[in-house]
Amino acid sequence: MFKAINTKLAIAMLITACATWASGDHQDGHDPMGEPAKKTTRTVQISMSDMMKYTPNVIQIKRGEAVTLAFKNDGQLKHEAVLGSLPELQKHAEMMKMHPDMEHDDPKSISAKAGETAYIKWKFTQPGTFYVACLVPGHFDAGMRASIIVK
Ligand SMILES: [Cu+2]
Repeated sequence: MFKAINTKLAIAMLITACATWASGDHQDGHDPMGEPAKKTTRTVQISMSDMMKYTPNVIQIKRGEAVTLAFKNDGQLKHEAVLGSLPELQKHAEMMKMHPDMEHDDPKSISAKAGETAYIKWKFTQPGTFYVACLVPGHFDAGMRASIIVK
């Protein structure tokens, strides 16, 4: 009985935390990374592998550039790609351990099964170093992340 209540509470907390995360850090809705893009001028191909790697693992983008990030799953396992800051992604990866089946449905994340390619179209309006990480439980801890350098 006590355990059941705890589980419910944990899930409620998780949903709140994930919703907060998805809407970005800023109360005014301004996203420090930029904004979703409809049209893009460049496509970057990124391979995801069961070695818990993205290739390439450093992506350079010009400030103001709208790019299509094409994530191809070259492994056998399911993989994800979620954009964010490192602390944001770390926090979210911890939450995913509690609720591994949670699906992400927002412009900053995709998931792809073996052989599939999934796309994030994003306009990077702010300079800085951002990250893309796989939040399938265990993958982030195994080092499945790449950096995105905007300047
Ligand atoms: Cu993965």
